[in-house]
Amino acid sequence: MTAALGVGMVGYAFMGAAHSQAWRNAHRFFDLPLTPRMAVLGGRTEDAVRAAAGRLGWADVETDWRRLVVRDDVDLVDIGTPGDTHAEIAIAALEAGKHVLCEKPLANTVAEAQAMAAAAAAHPELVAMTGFTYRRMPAIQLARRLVEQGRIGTVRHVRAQYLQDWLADERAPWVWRVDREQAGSGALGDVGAHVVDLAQFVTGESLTGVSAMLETFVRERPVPTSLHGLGGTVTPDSPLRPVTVDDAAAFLGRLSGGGMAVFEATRFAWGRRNQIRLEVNGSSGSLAFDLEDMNGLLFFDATEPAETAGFRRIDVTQPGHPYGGSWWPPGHALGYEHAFTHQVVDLVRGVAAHEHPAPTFADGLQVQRVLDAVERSAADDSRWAPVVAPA
Ligand code: SOE
Repeated sequence: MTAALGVGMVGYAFMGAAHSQAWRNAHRFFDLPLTPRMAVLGGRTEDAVRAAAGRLGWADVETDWRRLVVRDDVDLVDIGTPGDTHAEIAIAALEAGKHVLCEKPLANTVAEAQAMAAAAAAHPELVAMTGFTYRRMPAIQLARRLVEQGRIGTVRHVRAQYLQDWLADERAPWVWRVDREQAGSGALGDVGAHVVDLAQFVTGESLTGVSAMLETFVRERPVPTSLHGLGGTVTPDSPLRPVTVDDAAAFLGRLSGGGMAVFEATRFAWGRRNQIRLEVNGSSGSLAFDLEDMNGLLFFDATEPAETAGFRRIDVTQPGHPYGGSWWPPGHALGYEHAFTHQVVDLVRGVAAHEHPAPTFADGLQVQRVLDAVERSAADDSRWAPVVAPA
């Protein structure tokens, strides 16, 4: 048994459950230099956090995250709470000498994200990672590898969509994800941030400016009597509460290498429960990913003879593929949750090696700047908005 890495996690809803399964499983499938120990789960309501800790596998609970981040049995703090609490918890954890994993988007504002990145920079001995989990899908890692190897040449186009439908029903309940104070933004930060990160990660380039549209289709929603999943239960006489974020975002972007990018993020695409599509066209080929077929990556190699060239689907479950060989035999599919395990694997290896696995807080800040540029452009009739780099 390797030495332990004590983990304290704050938040235990959807993301908390996804992270917990990763902490439970990572060392059982991958050789890790440190063994995660699920020391303590943080939540405000004692009964509820105790029940969640029992269900998810945490040894102890704290009802105040301030106590959690200074505990001696905690080496790493995992933050899965709404965005308005990220900065405070992450900075306190770093100041207490703890490594941090923070859910995306890194924060609700550029200023908060900047403070978090500054705290991480002030503690280079600590790992501070942003939870852009979809990067950890084998097909996405393979796409990055192929772009890096020059297999599609110079990037000309990126087409990126994150489509959901859990708010398409006008009677879908009011939840924290539709509240600007808690979530920072709507579809833009919640799911758009993922595709911004994917586009930048796969191409190895950054967005330098955007022209954007944001829309809120449903301006009030019923307050639920109980919560479950992404929603909850409403009754015909549930009081209404204002929606203060965007329901959908669409924007054009310019990549640092000169390529063009088109993004769409929405929770109003009926039938698209949770779909990510990413296509990259380069000077000598194309790549296409679809989360609904996440064990495959489409590759078109334009250097092949035109008579036989065509998109081919690479099954990404071979032992030589990213994260391959540790799960099931080839062809035995992976799912959404495996990416969270891969995230823990890379994080734990980074902690042990004293490295800073990406996406770092600096990477999270860069995405935050893109989100900010989208909001500025949308508020200014879609006028071009540069992604403002640090002074
Ligand atoms: C809700 O839209 C959500 O849970 C996002 O917050 C996650 O980041 C995404 O992975 C799934 O959908």
